[in-house]
Amino acid sequence: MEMKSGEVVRNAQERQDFYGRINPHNLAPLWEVLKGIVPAQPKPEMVPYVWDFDALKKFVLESGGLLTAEEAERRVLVLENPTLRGKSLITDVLYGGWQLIMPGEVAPAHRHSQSALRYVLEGEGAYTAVHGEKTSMKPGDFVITPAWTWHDHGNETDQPMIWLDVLDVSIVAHFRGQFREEWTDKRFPVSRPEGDALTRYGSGLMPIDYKPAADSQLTSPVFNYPYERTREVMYRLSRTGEADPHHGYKLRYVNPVDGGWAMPTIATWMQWLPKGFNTQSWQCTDGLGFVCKEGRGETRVTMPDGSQTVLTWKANDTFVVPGWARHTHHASEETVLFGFSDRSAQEKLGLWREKKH
Ligand code: GTQ
Repeated sequence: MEMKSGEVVRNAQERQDFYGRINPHNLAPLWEVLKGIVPAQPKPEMVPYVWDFDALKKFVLESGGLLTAEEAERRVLVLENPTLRGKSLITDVLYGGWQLIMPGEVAPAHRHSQSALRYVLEGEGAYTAVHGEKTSMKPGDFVITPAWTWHDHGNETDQPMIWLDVLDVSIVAHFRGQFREEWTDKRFPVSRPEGDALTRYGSGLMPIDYKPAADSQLTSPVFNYPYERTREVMYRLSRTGEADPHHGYKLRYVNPVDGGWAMPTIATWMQWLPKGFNTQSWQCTDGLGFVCKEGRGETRVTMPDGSQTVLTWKANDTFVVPGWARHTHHASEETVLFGFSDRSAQEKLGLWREKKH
């Protein structure tokens, strides 16, 4: 059969017949899906949403009577984005959950190839131990569990402790790089004094011959960034510096080894908004998560399809904004927001973009 370009145009039925004949051979026509798989701009599946801590905390505490932390391994209520139910995702990319440790409990030592962060909401003095160093946690602390490091959590206080977990579960799953191991004991042996990492790496100083281990150089050696310190910096900045119109006062948590993000896959930052401050509209390709540490306010979100949502939040609420959604924050009181996203991973792949309005 002779074929000349532009001459042969089959009707719809003939095309369907063709698709039917190639289908058994695991072949499919790109032109039917091209605009879907290579869209002109991001199409988030997640929606903007707020989890109200005061209203929902009772369920977290109730889970404490349902099973032990040891039985659960990790006793967590997963924050599921309403359009991503059953997928264990708080944003299109990241996992989020509220973890509870009751007095006297230990969440047994394990390690996994997923990286985790803890952002402490309530309780004081429970600990997490990471690869032989314990850190006692307070509200507002940002704590890192680097990939493949042994970790257990324990609570030797008389108060329950609740924190937000954020993990890169779906990123690791995407690459089919998941591994997990349980340690033989409930606790992994402690080998360094508490505060060791912060002393060595977290004060603008470094041991003179410091070289990160080959398998841990992507994650900050500082694994607890205490809120006490962060707040002091934010407060001083807010009294002396100029607020950025899109960000207010926003500082990112850094890895002191290379000045990059503290974690390889999850970006984290802290943002201070003066009372009455309105940020200007901003878009970025990473889906955003926030915990309101102090204050109250609202976030106005305009999705790529033009639909609008207003999120109202106050202290300890967790809320999310889809990637590429235009959004503004309004602080009705002096406000501090902890933020997290997959920007750290996107930048490494050359994907991250922003648009300021
Ligand atoms: O604390 O190690 O929320 O392994 C999910 C998986 C917490 C943890 C989670 C985990 C952990």
